[in-house]
Amino acid sequence: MPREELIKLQSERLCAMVKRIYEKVPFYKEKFDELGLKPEDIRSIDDIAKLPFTNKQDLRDNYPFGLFAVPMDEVVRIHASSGTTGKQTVVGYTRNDLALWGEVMARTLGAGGVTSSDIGHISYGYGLFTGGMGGNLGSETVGCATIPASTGNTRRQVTILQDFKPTFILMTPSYALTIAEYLEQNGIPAETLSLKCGFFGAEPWTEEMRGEIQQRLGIKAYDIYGLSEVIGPGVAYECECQNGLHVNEDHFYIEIIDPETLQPVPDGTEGEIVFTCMTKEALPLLRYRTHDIGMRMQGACSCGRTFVRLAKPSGRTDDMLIIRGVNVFPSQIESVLMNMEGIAPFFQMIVEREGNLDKLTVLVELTEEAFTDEVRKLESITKCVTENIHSVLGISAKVKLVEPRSIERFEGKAKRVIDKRKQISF
Ligand code: DLL
Repeated sequence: MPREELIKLQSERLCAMVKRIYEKVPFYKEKFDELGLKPEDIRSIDDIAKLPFTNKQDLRDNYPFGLFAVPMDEVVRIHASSGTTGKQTVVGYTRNDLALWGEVMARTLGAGGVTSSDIGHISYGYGLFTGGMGGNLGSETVGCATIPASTGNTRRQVTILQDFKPTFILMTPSYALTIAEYLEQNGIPAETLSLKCGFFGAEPWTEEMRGEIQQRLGIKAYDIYGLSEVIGPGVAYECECQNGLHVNEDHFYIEIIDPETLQPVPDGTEGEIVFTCMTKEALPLLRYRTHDIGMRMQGACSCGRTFVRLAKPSGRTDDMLIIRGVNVFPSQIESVLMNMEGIAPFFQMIVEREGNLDKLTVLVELTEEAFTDEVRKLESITKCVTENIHSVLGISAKVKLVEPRSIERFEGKAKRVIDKRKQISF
């Protein structure tokens, strides 16, 4: 769709949504009244900045169903976020919302070349988490034979890969590496499987990790982004160019703001991602602050899609560690380690406070081939990792090499940080 037409569609959809929300959701009516704002004040998408923001805390304060814009008898599905950092947030879908979710997920899979002749293996967790059911819905919407494998039991996953011959897979990027490792350990060449591509998301992952997955599984690895509060997976997706994620802008309006001033930042500048749902029925949120850090990319994509591209999300504002005053993201460590010989792609960061000083220890796993009793070799690897981390982070970290397969493997979202200063892990 040409951009001018898209902007017109967004304006129509936003105005209708604002009117409906004002009538149906007391929380938003109150917020509008406080701001002295009437639905008629929103005349086009350019007026979006007049609208109030919505925060995760607003969902928690209205737990479980207080922000729903339809009566419960129109709701046909409930999901919830994992709730590792507080009370879980609950989201709902009407029948039309499920159709919309199926459509945006079908676009995601289609952009990776999936057609109804393909067989889909869904290894995101099924349950309150949106990954499994969302992937399933997309695969069925395309018309694929869909395998609801869910996550875990790696041996069983590999048997399914060998026997049912799925041609595409959906799982977290960290679990994809666990599968690759299992194949290698059991002498199963990736070429003997039928996989062509995979859709990996639910957590940040680097270009280096993409290279590793593509090479070890012999597939194209596409990024897929989403969050429960907006719809689940399928908010933004990669095309064959693998250069930024196209946002489904006809349904979800994206803004990038400065989290301090709350003002929009120009394209090409990083900031906090904010979404407004323009078509959802059960839980349409206005200007939802995701706490994800992202950037709108400039220019058109060579695939021909007109939807704006979101640069690969690098993390969350609340994942950012401040160590001795320096901002550190787990993805920075990931990009260092993925490029190194003898190092397996699994690591853990431990942050402690010694006296008044923050201390970062990085546990780094050796590959089977690099594992040795030779002290000099181990010292040389440690030195090399330490120097590389220092050059990327600008602060020093203590590097501890650990034995192959000693770092915990994750079947869902990986937990790479233990912050003993706050006693939380994520
Ligand atoms: O993780 C939905 C999803 C499932 C997306 C499967 C992709 C694939 P939540 O559990 O609500 O929903 O977590 C949402 O996960 O705000 C981001 O911080 C992070 N996230 C999701 N996808 C990506 C990605 C699902 N591709 C939160 N890159 C979001 C980076 C991601 N972070």
